[in-house]
Amino acid sequence: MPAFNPVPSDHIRAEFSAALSRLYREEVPAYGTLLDIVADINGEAHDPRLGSERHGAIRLGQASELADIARLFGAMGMEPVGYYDLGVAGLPVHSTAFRPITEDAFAVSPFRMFTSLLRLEMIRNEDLRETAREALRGRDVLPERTRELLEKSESDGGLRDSDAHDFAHGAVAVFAWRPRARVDLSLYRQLLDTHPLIADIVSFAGPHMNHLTPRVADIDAAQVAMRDSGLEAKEIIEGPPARRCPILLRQTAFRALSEPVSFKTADGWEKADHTARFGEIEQRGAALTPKGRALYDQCLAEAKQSEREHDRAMSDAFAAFPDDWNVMRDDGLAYFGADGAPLTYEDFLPVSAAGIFRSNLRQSDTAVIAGEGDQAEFEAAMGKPVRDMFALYTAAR
Ligand code: OOG
Ligand code: NI
Repeated sequence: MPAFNPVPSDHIRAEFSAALSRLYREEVPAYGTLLDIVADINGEAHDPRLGSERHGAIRLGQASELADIARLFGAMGMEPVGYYDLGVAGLPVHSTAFRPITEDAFAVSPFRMFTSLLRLEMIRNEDLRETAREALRGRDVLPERTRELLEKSESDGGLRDSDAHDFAHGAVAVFAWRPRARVDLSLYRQLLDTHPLIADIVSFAGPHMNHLTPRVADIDAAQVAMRDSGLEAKEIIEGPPARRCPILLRQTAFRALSEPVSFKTADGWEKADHTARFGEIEQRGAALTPKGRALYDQCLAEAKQSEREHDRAMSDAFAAFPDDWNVMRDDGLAYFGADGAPLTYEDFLPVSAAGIFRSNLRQSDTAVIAGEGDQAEFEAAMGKPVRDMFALYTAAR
């Protein structure tokens, strides 16, 4: 019998990530503009990893979908890292990020997917909660062929050439835009009125990717270039302020497009605009230890209390965070590799994520019941625990 030589899962992820980016560029032209801006700025940075680096974001409706998606990403070498409770920000979702977990895997393809699950129990209106649950019932986000290949991959320990190729492209289709909605126009409008996030999650046959985010070497320059190219950039950059020694993650985005979708009505199909897809950019800095992260959260809380305008409040509050690699090393604030260089932060930030969600949603706080996060329930839905990001950075060091 010939030896079984599966395609490495990291290579499947690389093919998936490249195909996803091509598709998004075709469908969301402003994302193409963003890529051109980023390529210009990164060209001066000479970091080979930057060109292929990006993350996407998806939103799921039911526990079974999260379990399926975790398996799909597992076959592409992506593991759930971290638990993000967005309920504290008044959003009826909780999230994780699927990503590679070793430096070697990042070197092949540094793709991540920020993945959120709807928390129906947070919808205040009980009728609507049941309507949404009913509308989602029976939805299966994996096409039959993709599910078959996934099962084959799991039972055989991988996939061979043409199967691996089909699987990567099947996975792209899972996150594609659907021009026809799964719910009728009146239900869509009802959901939209209650909470646009719920409408986005419930109305379609699957979880379209809502943004894709290339990594840029200088986000302040990119923000200026976005405005110069006519992209409607978010007012503020999320995350820490600009510093000599970059930490964690800074992000900005342009506003979502309105795209025509066909909805069933009493007498046929009717088009209505749905606003969901946008583009984002990110600049990554050093990963912080629990001590550094606590200091970051403290500075952020202080800035929020301030009455000054955002940039000023942030630079005032962050004066308390040392901006010197040696001091950060001596104080145990950041992780450093054996070569002495800071380790890159590979994860996300809950407050920033809430800001990104919100930049494209009309505020509607009354529709959502505030509550605590529920990591145990998220993990039970997914069928496996999330990994601890601090343990991964410690191991990488
Ligand atoms: C996810 C928003 C969070 C990020 O980069 O923090 C996110 C979403 O809008 O579904 O992608
Ligand atoms: Ni994002």
